[in-house]
Amino acid sequence: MSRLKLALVLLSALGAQALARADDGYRLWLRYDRLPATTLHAAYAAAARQVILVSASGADTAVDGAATDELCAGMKGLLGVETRVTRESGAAQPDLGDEGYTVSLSTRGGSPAFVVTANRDQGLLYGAFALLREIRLDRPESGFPLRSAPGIRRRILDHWDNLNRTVERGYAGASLWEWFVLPDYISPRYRDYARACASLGINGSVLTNVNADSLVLTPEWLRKVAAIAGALRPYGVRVYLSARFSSPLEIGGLKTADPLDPAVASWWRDKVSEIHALIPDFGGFLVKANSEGQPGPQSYGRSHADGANMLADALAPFGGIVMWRAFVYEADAKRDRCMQAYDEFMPLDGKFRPNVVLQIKNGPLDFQPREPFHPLFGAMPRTSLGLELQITQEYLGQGTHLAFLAPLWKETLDSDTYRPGPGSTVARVVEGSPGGNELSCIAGVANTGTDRDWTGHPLAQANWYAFGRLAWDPSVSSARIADEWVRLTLGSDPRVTEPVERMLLGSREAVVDYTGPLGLAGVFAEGHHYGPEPWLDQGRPDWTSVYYHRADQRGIGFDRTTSGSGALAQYSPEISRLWGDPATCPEDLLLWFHHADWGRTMASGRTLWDEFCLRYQSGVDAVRDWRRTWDSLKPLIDPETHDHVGALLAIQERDACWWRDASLLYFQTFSRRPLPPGVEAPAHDLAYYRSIRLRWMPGNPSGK
Ligand code: GCW
Repeated sequence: MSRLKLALVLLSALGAQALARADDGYRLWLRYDRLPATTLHAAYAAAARQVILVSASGADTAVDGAATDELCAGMKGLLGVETRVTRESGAAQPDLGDEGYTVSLSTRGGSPAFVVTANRDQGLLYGAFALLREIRLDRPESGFPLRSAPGIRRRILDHWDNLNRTVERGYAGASLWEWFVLPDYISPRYRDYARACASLGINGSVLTNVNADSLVLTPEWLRKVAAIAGALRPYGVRVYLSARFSSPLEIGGLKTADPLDPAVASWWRDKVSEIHALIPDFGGFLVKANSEGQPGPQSYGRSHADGANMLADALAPFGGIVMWRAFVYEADAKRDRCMQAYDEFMPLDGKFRPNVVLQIKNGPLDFQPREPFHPLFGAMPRTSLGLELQITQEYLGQGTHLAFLAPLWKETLDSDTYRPGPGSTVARVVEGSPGGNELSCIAGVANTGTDRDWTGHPLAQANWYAFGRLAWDPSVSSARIADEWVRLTLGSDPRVTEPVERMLLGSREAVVDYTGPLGLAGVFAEGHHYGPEPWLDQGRPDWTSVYYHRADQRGIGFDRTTSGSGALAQYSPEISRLWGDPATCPEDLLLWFHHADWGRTMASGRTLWDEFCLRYQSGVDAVRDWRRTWDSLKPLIDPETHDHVGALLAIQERDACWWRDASLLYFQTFSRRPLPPGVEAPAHDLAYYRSIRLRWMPGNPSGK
C-alpha cells in the first residue's frame, strides 16, 4: 500500500471513530461512561464491588434479573468495577409498598457495600436505578441513604400510535411498534424503551391510539401485542390497550355494541379472557368514547358509567382496569365546551365500578400551553380520578420548539381544588388515600418514536424524564428535575448545567408568551395545530379560534363568570370568588375567565393591550437569549447535539416572530391601538400571515 493510501485509510478510520463517538442521543439519561476519579467516586467504587438486594418477598423474578444486569453494567461503566450482586431476605417495610426502596452505602463482612431494600422485586429494580442515578448525578456530597416510594400506583405512557405506524401528534418518527414483523421479530428497542421507562418508575404502557382500531383485538394482532408485552415485562412495564367501543360489531359479528346487551357483555368477557391467556399481566383498557367521532355507550342511549362498568366487569376477574377518558364534548355552540365534561361526568360520581379510573386531562380544554386545572378534580370524591398529561408537544411547538413541561405539570399538580378542604391539591386527589390507592393513575401521552434520539428534539427527552419523575413523586421541583436531567444527559460541568437549566426552566413560559399570553387559548392553526390562526372562524364553532378569544373592539377573552358561560361555578366557592373577580384573578388566567377591556390597567401599570403586546415580544426575546447562550456552549457540548439544537432554536426564533406578528396584527384590528415601544414592527402585513399554509406536518397524517 502506498504511503498516501495508508494515510487515507488511517484518516478515514479516525473519521469513523469520531463519528462513532458523536452523540446520537440514543442512550437518553442512562449513560454509563467512566466518572472522573474523585474521593467520593473512589468510595463508591469500593462499595460497588458488592451490592446486596434485600427483599421481603425473597422471590426471584424476571425483574430481579434486570436489576442485576443494570447494576453490573452501570458500575462497570461508571466506576470500572466488577459487581457481585447477592440477594437476602429481610423484614417487610409497610411504608414502602410494592414499589418503594431504600438504598444505603453500608458495610458487609467488614467491607463497604451498597444495600438496596424493598418489599418486592419491582422495588429493587427501582432502587437499582436510583442508586446508579445518584452516583451519576455527580454532586459534591453523597446523597445516600435514599428512601422513596411512589404515591401514584399506575404511572403510564399512552401511545397515540396507529397500527400503520403513524403516530397521532407524534413528532419523532414512526411508531416504535413494528407491527408487521411482530411477533416474529422483537426489536431490541422494546427492551431499551422498557429500561428507560423503568429507570423513572413508569410501570405501564398503552400501546395504541385512543382513536382506536378494533383490529388490535383480533387473535392475530393480540399475538403481536403479547410479544411486546414479553419484552417489556422484565422491566415491570405492563401493557394496556385502547379499546374501540364498537369492536363487537367490527370484529365480533354482533349487531350491536350496546353495553347492556348480554351478548355484548359476554363478547367482551371472552375477549378479555383470550387476552389474559396470552398476556397474564395485561393491565386493561383505555377508552375514548363518544368523543370526536369515537363510538361509545351514548350511541345506544346508555351512560358513560354503563359503558365503563361493562368493560370493568369483564376485566375484574383478571385484575384489569378501565381507564375511561373524560375528554368529551359536543359540537354545541351554545354550551361552553370547557364545561361539558364536568356536566356529563359529575352526576355519575359513585356510579363507577371500583376498577374504573376516570382519566382527566390537566385542563378543561385540550393541553393548551396554559389552562386552569380541570374542575372535575375535586368534584367526584367517590370516583378514582386519573390525570392525563401530554408529553408530546401538540400545542407547544411540537418536535421543533424547546418547551420543558415540568413547570406546566407542576402548576396542575400543585393546584388546590379546595375540595374537600384547603390543601386538596390535584396531586393529592390523584393519589387518593395516603400511599395511593390501587387505582391511582397518571398518564402521559408519549413523545417517543423511531428517531434515533427517541424524541426528535434532543432536549425533549427532558419531558419524558420529567413525566416519569413527577409521576413517581409529584413533589419534586421543576428545578430539581431539570438539574438531574441536564447532569445525566449533558454532564455536570457547571458551565453547562447552569445556563441549560435556565433555558429549560424558562421555556414553557416563553412559549405561552409568544403563542397566547394572559390566559388566551385555542388560537392554533386548524388541523395540525403548529402555527397561529387566531382568525379561524369557519367550521365547527368550538374548533374555531374566534370561539375562544372573543376579541372585539372593547376587549378580549372568554367570560366564564356568572355574566358569561358560568364555568367558574364548576370550581369550589373559594376559587370562583378569587378567579371570578378580574382584580384578584391571576393575570395569567385573566383572558380564560374574563372578557377584559383593551384599556384595562394591569399590575404593571400598563394597559392590557400594551402588556399583551410586550408579552409576545418577551417570548421572542427569550428565544433569542437562548440562542446566544447555546452558541456560547459550543466547545462544551457534543457537536452533533449542538448543531441539531442550534438549528431548532433558530427555527423557534423564526416561529416566535411569526406568532407575535400574525397575532398582534390580527388583534390590532380590534384594539385599534399602536404597538407599544419595545415591540418590533411586523415584517409583513396581516394578509401575508393569513396566506401561510403548512402541509404534511408531522403528527398529522391527514396532511391538512
Ligand atoms: O388534543 C386533541 C388532539 C387529538 C386527540 C384528542 C384526544 C387522540 O388534537 O389528536 O386525539 O385531543 O385527546 O382524544
